Amino acid sequence: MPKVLSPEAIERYRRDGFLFPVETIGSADAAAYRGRLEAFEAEQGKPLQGAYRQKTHLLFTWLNDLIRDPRILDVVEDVLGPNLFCWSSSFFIKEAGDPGYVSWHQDSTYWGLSEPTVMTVWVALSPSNELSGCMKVVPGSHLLDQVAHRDTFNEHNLLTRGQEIAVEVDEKDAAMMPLEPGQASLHHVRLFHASPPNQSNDRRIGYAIRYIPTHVRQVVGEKDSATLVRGKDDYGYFEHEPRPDADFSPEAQALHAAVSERQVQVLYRDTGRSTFRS
Ligand SMILES: O=C(O)CCC(=O)C(=O)O
Repeated sequence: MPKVLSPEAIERYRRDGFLFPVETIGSADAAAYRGRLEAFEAEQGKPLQGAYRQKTHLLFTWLNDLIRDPRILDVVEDVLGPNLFCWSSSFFIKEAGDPGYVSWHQDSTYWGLSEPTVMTVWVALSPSNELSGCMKVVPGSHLLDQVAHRDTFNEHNLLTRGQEIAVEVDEKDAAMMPLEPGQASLHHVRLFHASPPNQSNDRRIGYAIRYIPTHVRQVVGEKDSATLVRGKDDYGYFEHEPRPDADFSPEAQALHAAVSERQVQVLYRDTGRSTFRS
């Protein structure tokens, strides 16, 4: 028996490669998470940037709580089963009126994972709609194999390499995924997806959490790590990441730096880059 999703919703995810809106943390918790992010940014005197937007759950206790939140994990378990790693997480932040965008891509392109049994839970921490640049997807495209991508490194592209699908994607085929704060969308690692710039007068903030069942492996990087968030790991393919001892502590920053360096080797392989783009 599924825990929270109806059998029909699970079937829709399998057929279309996405599902939204999924009620997860609710608007009050979303506002609290946004508040914690923005308090940190105010303390630092600048927006969260570069490597700090990746695997941020290794830097802050409150984000480590978010990736383990049962309201999210029950949904993930309904699709991926009971033994779960959080493999990664990323903040996708578009400032008000910012030209930042996300080109059409499949997440699987550079992640180096052994199989496409990978699901993202994209949690909205602000309104995400047509004006603010919500995600759009091509239903059913996850059933295609890996397609060719080209790297653009366009300065306004929020993806690591500014990668985009090498063939034209027909916008007529796209469906928008608007969300209210606290709602989430689910998407499959092979789904074609993109998002336009934010034309609203508020930030658009999403936290994308990448989940895998424990039998998935890293096949490109020599070593990889992940956070066991539910069940057990019978495979030992990933080093287990600890929970940060305190927010942005020296220990948490050191672990995050070491993990980021390894992530860069996988995500930016063959480009000569050694750090995340800002
Ligand atoms: O936040 C966005 O607009 C894009 C997110 C995305 O590409 C992803 O979560 O894989």
